[in-house]
Amino acid sequence: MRRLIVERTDAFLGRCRYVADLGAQRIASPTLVARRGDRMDAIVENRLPQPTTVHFHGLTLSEAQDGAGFDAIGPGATRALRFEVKNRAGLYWFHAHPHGFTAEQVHAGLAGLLVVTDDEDHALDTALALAPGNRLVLALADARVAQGVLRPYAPSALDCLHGWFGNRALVNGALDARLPVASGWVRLQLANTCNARGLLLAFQDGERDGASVPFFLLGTDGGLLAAPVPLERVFLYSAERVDVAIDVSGCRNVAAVSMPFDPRHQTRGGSLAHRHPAREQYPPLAAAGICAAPAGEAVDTLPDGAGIALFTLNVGGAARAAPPQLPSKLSTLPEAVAADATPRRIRLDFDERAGFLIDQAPYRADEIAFSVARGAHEVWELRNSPISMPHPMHLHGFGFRVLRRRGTFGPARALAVDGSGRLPTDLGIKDTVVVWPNETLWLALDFALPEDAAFRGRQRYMFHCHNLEHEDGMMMRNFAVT
Ligand SMILES: [Cu+2]
Repeated sequence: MRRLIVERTDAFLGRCRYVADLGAQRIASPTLVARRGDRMDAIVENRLPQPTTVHFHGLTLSEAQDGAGFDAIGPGATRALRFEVKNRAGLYWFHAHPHGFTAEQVHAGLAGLLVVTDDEDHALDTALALAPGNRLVLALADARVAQGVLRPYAPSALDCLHGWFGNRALVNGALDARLPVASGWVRLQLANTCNARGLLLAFQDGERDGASVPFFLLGTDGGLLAAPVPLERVFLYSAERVDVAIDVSGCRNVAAVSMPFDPRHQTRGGSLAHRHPAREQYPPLAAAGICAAPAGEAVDTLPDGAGIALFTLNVGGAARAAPPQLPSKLSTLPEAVAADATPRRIRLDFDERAGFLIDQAPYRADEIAFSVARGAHEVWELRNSPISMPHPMHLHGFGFRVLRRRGTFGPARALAVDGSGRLPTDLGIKDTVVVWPNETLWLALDFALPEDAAFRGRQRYMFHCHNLEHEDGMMMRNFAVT
């Protein structure tokens, strides 16, 4: 890829896209594929009327390449993307992250997928005897649709408080996605790219009254687990990824759905409108006149936790012999090293006037909330207040391990895999993890950075909620690795 063009395609509805310029051809809304060790060497060209950044979510990158919110590319400006893909094979993604405009730009379509592969990853496909086309890489988003037309992003104060929820699923940008697959194993790498919606992913057999079709969890944010985990449902919050295998033999169509659940959005009333100085300086992406819904037009939305159809697998071709057994071992995960020192305690709170807070403070772009020594091992204790919302917390630059959960709400606790209260997705390497109201999580972090010249000196990163309305609502902090 020579250039990654960031452009608006529809000034009325405010839709945007990434275009990969490969020299000989251009690919709109690309899914990028790299092998571990490959180099990215491209120019980002911002053709939006707003500042933007390109954040490669989950990758180990230097501050200069991280695309963080404090490092925007102005309208008409360019920036070099130059880094080595150092991470394990897995599904990563890239999205806009300019402070104050993230929710609007991601909702507009500025979210793409990056699949990183390696020999172990290919060996798994061989072991599953995957038919051509049976490995699918999908971004799951939601949008508001009325009379068959996508509505532009125009959050109310209540949307800013709870998050922007649509009424239909978009799968790789398409409504009503029906994906042809062959009988046998299907491997799905799924990213939740919704602004705010949590998904409780399950599969249903369309021919058998929606009977549950079990599946195996193969991997999470940072690649494969040590061993597959048999499941019937899994939580996937904003920015989290799962890699699953599902045997569709004997089925004609399998529906992927988000099951209804109580997401425990609790507030003491009130609403929250975002107030960003930067938003005064640049126009919205959609035509200003239709940003507010016209009088009399109410677009029904499905709140967080409502059941929603995601996509359908249409199983074609002749049924084949029984598919091979899943391998019992998928990968070797590094041991989680829990530091002996006192945990770093981080509180998640909400204040009716100040909004969403990390350690009692809203985001300030010029602030470094805390510093961590390069190479340090730390334990972070993340505690969400009882009257709160689920917050999918994302750490830039570093994968981490979940050690323990306490106070997890019922529907999630029912999925716990061991006495530590960990969920199936907690068994892998994570970069985003949901913290439910009244829940406390303990994470093990390793702040080692690569030796390359690019990582010399102080490196600043972000820690924030990936409910994008909360993120734009200042639920974000900068920290430094020194
Ligand atoms: Cu949040």
